[in-house]
Amino acid sequence: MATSGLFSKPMPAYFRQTTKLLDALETETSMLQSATISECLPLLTAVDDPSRSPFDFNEFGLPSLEKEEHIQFLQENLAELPAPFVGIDASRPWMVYWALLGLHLLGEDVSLFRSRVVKTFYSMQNTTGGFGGGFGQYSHLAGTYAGLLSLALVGGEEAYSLIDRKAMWHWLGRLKEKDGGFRICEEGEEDVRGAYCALVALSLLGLPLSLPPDSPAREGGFELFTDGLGEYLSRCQTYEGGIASSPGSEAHGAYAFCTIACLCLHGAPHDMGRFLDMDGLLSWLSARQYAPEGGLAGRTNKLVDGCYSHWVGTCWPLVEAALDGPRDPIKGVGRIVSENLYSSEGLARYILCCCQGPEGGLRDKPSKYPDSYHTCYNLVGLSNIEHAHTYANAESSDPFASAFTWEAARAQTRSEGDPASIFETGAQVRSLNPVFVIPHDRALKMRTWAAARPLEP
Ligand code: FPP
Ligand code: ZN
Ligand code: K
Repeated sequence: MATSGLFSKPMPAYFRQTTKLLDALETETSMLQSATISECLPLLTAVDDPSRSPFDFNEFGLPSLEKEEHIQFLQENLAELPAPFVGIDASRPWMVYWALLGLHLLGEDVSLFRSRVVKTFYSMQNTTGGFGGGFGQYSHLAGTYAGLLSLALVGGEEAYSLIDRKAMWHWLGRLKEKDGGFRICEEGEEDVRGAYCALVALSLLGLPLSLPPDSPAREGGFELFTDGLGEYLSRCQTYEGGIASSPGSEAHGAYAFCTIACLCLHGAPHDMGRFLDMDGLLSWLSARQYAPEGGLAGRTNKLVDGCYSHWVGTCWPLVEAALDGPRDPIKGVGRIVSENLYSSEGLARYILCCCQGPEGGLRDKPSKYPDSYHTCYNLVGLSNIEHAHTYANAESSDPFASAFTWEAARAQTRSEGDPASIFETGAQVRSLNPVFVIPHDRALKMRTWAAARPLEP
């Protein structure tokens, strides 16, 4: 452990210098990796020369989270029309969701946006079920997911009753396929995003688990939305141990999250091992974190990026809880959870040192500009680090029940000198339900509202 000149607390050497083991072969990949280390190291070690950083540092050499600036950045983003967005299927539902979730995590009351959000989504819903990316666009499960989560975030009768649940059920039935998976839209591709988003919709909206009569999956002998699903997801795990969008593709963090969260809806988290090789998954997930950057990458030989603080980072509480099993019903939430299986200190350093833009908003890496997508998912990463997540055994035949039992406690502060103690002066980001990626109570409230209004299949 090297000690910074200005601060008394130790900062591990592996966050301060480039690894000594470097392959002599130079490729485009290795050069991009070196360039990324070069842009991160000065910020990671800025405690040595605070003039390199616009932020104040705590005694562990961590910059503070610039909450006011990030709140302002997200509020401006919510006011503007969406800019063209690279890298993800961008659309208005997502822009709304990222801004609302980010604001909530930072302590804002997003229910104030209820009327605006309801108005926005009113025009995006199709009478044939689901939400499109905007008025007149075909329904898409990704936009529907972001839309439902936004409505859950603002909450209230006005938001819930906007959703045509019966039409949603029929539409989801048309997306379920004979091999157990889901298409992302009618005649669109089938992948694990579809499966995760579909189960989020079914569970939050309390829709019947039986497939509508016109579902193509009935021809495959399936009767329930969950039939054949675990087996389909299992086929998406690759030789690397990670999980791909669909069978035969490359493992990627975003699809790993969709699959693992989907399995936490499909059944109890500790049953994940029925469908995934957990040893392979752990080894692949661990390899997504780099030093000295401390951040997470989405796939083998690619670069760290702040958004994987969620896509890869939120796999960790789900997998850790799956390995721990349900909360002890007697000892309750206070139970000692297993140690983090990744370096939460490294991730915190990457997010706080490298991903905060000097004028608000968080980013992919120092050479990129902040946007609401990276702001939201970096904050989710901090939230995961600051909380310990547990779930309970749900005494119910309802396969989704356990997803609503998750609870978060503040991560325990351990002995002095322990990496966890760097959060003594923590960022104080709010907690989330790691399966739905919205607050626990907002998921439960939508579900409870729906359960009081059962739909007949
Ligand atoms: C690669 O981008 C990104 C992907 C292959 C996955 C994109 C999918 C999502 C972000 C998740 C969608 C989830 C839901 C719930 C709809 P890249 O090649 O630019 O990035 P990389 O170099 O980091 O792999
Ligand atoms: Zn990114
Ligand atoms: K944790």
